[in-house]
Amino acid sequence: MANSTQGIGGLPSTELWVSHNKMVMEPLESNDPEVHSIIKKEKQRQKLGLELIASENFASRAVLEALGSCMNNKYSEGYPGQRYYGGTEFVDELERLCQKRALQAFRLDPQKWGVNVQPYSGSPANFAVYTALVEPHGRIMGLDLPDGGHLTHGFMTDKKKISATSVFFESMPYKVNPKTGYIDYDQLEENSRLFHPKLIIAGVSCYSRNLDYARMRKIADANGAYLMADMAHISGLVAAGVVPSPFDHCDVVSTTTHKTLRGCRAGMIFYRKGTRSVDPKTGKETLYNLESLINQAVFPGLQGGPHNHAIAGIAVALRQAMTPEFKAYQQQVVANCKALSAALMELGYDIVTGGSDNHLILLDLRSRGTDGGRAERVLEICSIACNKNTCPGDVSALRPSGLRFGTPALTSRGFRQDDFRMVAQYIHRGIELTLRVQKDMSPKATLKEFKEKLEEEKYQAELKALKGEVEAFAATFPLPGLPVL
Ligand code: DSN
Repeated sequence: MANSTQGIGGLPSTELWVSHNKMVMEPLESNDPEVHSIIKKEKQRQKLGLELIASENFASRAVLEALGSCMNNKYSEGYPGQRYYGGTEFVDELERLCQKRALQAFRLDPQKWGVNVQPYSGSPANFAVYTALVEPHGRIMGLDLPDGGHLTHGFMTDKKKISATSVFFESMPYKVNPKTGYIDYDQLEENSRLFHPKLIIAGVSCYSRNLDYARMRKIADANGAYLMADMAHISGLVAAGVVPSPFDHCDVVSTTTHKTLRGCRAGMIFYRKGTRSVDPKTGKETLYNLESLINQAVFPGLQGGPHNHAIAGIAVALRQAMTPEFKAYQQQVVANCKALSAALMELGYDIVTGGSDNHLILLDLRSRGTDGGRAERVLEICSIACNKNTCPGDVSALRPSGLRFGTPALTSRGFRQDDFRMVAQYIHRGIELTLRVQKDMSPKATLKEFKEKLEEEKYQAELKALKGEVEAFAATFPLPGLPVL
């Protein structure tokens, strides 16, 4: 830092100005050691941990390079060829390339589909779709959050409208069958006849089975409703063709780009173009008018300038998503999930629906006598990252009975089925330890008391031993991303 700051006429001194010019060129490590060291610690956590959060992944080096590029600097409100600023020649080229790749990656005909690649993430993407297609306080139906849906599918509780998507739109959830864990399509059909939704959402954040898009299309048609898929969790699987594609049946498809698709954090909205329906009597065509409604809802309706660095990262991820290597990766994600599920079932655990078609499973701990919150904490201490989740039929959302595990992140590190069988063993040991700690406590003990109990010396040794084993195992696998940070 310069000593003398005041120059002539109130302007910065030469010394200060030289120092400023040095500051903007300095590497992070010396310029901001505090932030640098936090990032290094996070990198180490990612390297040494078993990342099983189903929505997470490790972006490739190329994606992170694009994300950390000069594209961050450019403002470009509007769309390619129609911007409010100058200097947009290259961001136009980039956004057009990203759009082209998005359609190619999902095998879409540009005459029939268009795409907006500007949404900042999945939540704003969903809000933009409702803003575009559903009038204020119009009706939407999505899978309930405790049943595996998403906050932005209209989540509210008995007492409170939680998500803005339930404040500005009227939402009615559909549910899973509490016994089987499968979506109750019959009930959706019945309720939609009463509720008359303008839009039905086919999308999940904790559901391990393929969706019946054809059935949902019929239900939407019977009500004159749009069918929107939120494929955020499964978009990589869809691109690779290892799960059914929502594009065959939906009018609109939203997604994030950082989950199974393995790009940077951002969102996209695909919309149909061309003929929507033909009157069987007159032969008169009704055309889709989604393009301008959706584009206007994203900008200027809800967002300002697009994040061009994120669009660069999406474009890179989409190119990777069209390779045979990516297809192999997604096949391995699904195979690993089946291996993890089978290994846990062999150890006596209940898996909701009895297995998985995709990248995630939901472990139901009710028959084991513990719950998601307690087990999640023990696993976290042992460097295994996952999240507590409600199970079908849970009475209290405050004490969820399950744990959600996903295989995309560790598969990006090269894990195969045998490695996931090891992961199942580590999870099992963590849950056994959870049960032992619980046994030493009153059955009425709170989660807070349970967490405090874990601090006792007699458990610390065992927790540390398991953590050590987990970390030694994880460290043997490479971590995709930038070489240093
Ligand atoms: N938070 C994400 C998930 O974990 O599923 C969804 O946005």
